[in-house]
Amino acid sequence: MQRDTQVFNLIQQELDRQRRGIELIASENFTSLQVMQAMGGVMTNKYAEGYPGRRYYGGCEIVDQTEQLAIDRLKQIFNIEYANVQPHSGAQANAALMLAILQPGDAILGLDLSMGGHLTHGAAVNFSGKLYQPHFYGVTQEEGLIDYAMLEEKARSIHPKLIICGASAYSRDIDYARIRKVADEVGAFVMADIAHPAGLIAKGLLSSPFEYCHFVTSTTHKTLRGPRGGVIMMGKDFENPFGLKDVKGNIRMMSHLIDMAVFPGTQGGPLEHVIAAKAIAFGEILSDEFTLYAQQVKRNAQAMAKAFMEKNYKIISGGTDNHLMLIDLRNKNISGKKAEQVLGHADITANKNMVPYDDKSAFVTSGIRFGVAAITTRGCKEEHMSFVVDAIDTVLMNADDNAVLLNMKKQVNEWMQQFPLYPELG
Ligand code: DSN
Repeated sequence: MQRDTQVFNLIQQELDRQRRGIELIASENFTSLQVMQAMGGVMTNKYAEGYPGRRYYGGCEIVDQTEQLAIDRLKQIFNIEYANVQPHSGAQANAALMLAILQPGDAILGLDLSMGGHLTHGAAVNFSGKLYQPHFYGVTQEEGLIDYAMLEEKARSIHPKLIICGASAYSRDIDYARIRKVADEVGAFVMADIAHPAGLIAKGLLSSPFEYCHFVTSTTHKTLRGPRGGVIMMGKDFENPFGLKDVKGNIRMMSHLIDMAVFPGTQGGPLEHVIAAKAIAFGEILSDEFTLYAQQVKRNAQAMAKAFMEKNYKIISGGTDNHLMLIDLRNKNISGKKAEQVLGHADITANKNMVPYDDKSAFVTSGIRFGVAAITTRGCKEEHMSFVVDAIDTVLMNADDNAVLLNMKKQVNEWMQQFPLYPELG
């Protein structure tokens, strides 16, 4: 077969783009080379519907071992009883978990997307908002913190089957114990979606949800720094309350219902090449090197937030406990859309984001979200945050001056040369 230079040229261009820019999208990171190599390896050729030791295809002896390694390592990271590493993404993990515990039309209660939540937590355009009956809690207008009183009030009036916590644009820790208390009162399950802060939770830098939340889902490619994918976990497995029994009349455990909801419920063959890459990433997370990385992520985020606040940028909730921050740009007279666009001209990548109580649409927005997981992997430390914030400020304050933007792009490209990315790739 002739080498497809058209596609490989594009891949090379993407590598160049990643190398020369400042990557601040809070949900992105740079995996290790060995994680990428596993994803580009021969396990992509293997069909393995089922689970290790109980597959619907022959020849699964080797992928059984990588999948079991991924499961065991993930359980070790969080000190938990159950993990399913097959979800192709975080959205798939959430879809499977909901399929396992909900019936169509059941009420669910999640953080509003416009307040920092996620599409799969009940948004009208998503399966979660179409199949189930979505209700939302928000954040307080004053402090920008989760409005637990509102969550409790809604839980008591709606009696949801599932309360979802976790967010994609919320920079503070979460009071899982308080959420579990009201869930028990109204007879709801609690699911934490820790896609964003998982890497910090893994190293004890944020509260652990496992003691209080029945179910925990995550992606593997954000602060966990693995391949793109999802996982479902439980701190403790428990008897399913729906009465499902096996042929011998024994009650099936929740782990069985979740496994069944992933395959065959919502997915076919697992991506064993990605699962091998997950196993490698989980091994990396167990190392002391990753502990230092996670600690640095937190320090960098705090240094970045401080630098922004010194320039009178309004960070929602007044700071950050994790790897990200959401900035309300209304006092800077620029929309999120325009900010994203002009930062892009200077090779600074971020995404526009609605802020709580936004008066602009999701396509325009008043806010922008920044995360430091990726630049920390590149080697940035606290002392580098002032360059990043100065560059962002210069771009936003001179958004219509092409000469300034061009000059900043040049400075950014030169500055990033001190943080090599995948030097092995030439
Ligand atoms: N959309 C992703 C994010 O950027 O947070 C989460 O799925």
